[in-house]
Amino acid sequence: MWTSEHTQRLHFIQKLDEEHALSQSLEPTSTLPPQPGRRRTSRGPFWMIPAALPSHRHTPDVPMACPAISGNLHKPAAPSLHCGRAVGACTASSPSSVASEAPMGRSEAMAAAAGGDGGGRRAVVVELLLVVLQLAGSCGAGTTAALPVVINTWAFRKATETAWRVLQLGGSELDAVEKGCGQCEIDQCDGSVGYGGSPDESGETTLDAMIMDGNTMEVGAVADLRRVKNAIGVARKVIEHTKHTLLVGESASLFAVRMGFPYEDLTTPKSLSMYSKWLNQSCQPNYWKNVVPDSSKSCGPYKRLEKVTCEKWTISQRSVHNHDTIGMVVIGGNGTVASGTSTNGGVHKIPGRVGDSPIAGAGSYADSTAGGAAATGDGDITMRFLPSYQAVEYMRMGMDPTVACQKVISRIQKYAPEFFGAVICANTTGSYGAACNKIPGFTQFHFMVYSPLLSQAAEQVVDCI
Ligand code: SD4
Repeated sequence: MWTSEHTQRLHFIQKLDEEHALSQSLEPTSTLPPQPGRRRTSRGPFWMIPAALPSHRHTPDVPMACPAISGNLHKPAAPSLHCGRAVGACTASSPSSVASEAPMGRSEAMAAAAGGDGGGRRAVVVELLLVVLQLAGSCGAGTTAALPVVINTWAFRKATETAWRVLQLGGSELDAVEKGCGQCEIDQCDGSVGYGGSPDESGETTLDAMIMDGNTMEVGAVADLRRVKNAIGVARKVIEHTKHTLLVGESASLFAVRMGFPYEDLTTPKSLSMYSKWLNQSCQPNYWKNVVPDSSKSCGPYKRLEKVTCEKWTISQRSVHNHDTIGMVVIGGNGTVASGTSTNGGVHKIPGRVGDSPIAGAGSYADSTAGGAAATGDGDITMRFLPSYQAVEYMRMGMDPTVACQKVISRIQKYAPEFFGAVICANTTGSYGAACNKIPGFTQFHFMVYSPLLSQAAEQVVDCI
């Protein structure tokens, strides 16, 4: 039913069209013509049609290039959940109650050192373990250092090469991050970055991105960006032309248009077909809970259920096959750190959902007095722990980058043992590392590195813990 809200949104889009036409002398275009028998939704070229998860995804597992970091780690038990109130507020039991009397594995030890298990003899043992870990180093990756260095999530080689080239041509670290991540937006890396991927529940592709300057601690970010392809470019403009940090939604699009970015349809035949398949399989999977009709069986529109039930943090519909963000850290020859991310978020997300990628400290973090980090994976979980910020702080304390990455992963494991995620870390000497959470189908994490010690961009692999 066409409501006044639809009319309002239509007016907004018309305003955006006019702004864009003025600034670009171009009419916005749609890549997909209306199709007979399909009903146009309130926005965009999306068609409600009676409609498998996308199969795009990162490279398959390959043998480790160096000894596994994480031999017999054992994961902490999942925290138990208790319903606090009648309406079902959920609280996880504290980390200290989770740490049982079971023998302490390395990840537990590290997590305990993070503060969860408190002092006494155990803390001393944990600290000793960490020292040993740091001395032992990790995968050769982190043991030799040189600057400058470019490191990014997943095997997105062209992005690494682009960032490196920018540095070689005299560009700044921020330029390198912007162009490197921008390369993935152009290449639609794994379908999870840039246009034409991860359609949301209304079929639209929306983008999240951020960029951070580790010298000034300035951040520019956009979230739920619509109809503009170069999300990280727009994020950079937020730093350069505003006093803000994060712009969202259609207003971010309006800002982008004002900054001269083309206003385009982000839908492609591929994203439309993903959307159709999802509709055809009763909108499964999706991100709703405690609603009617039952969201595990049927499409919406949903209404809230009065009785809210507790649920463990699970990966449920969010699987390793549904995510790949580019996260990049660049450290220049003088130790200047910059970082950034770009993603189209989760497939079939609820419109308006923003992930970790555009959130400073979650998606990435840069501090030229310590280092940089970036995360990838299930942002709805990871953003609750600010893993990039935490990793940088660990490195500031002198921790080896690999250990810093492992510690943030093990901290999240305590609450969400099955979360999908990985972190890359690099310090200001050019030492770097990565870590990931081991779950079925995701036992190794691939990332890219370029440094003077390598003759070319090199794909590296780390065993998940
Ligand atoms: C998100 N973290 O929106 C992003 C997606 C991602 O690997 O990283 N995929 O949750």
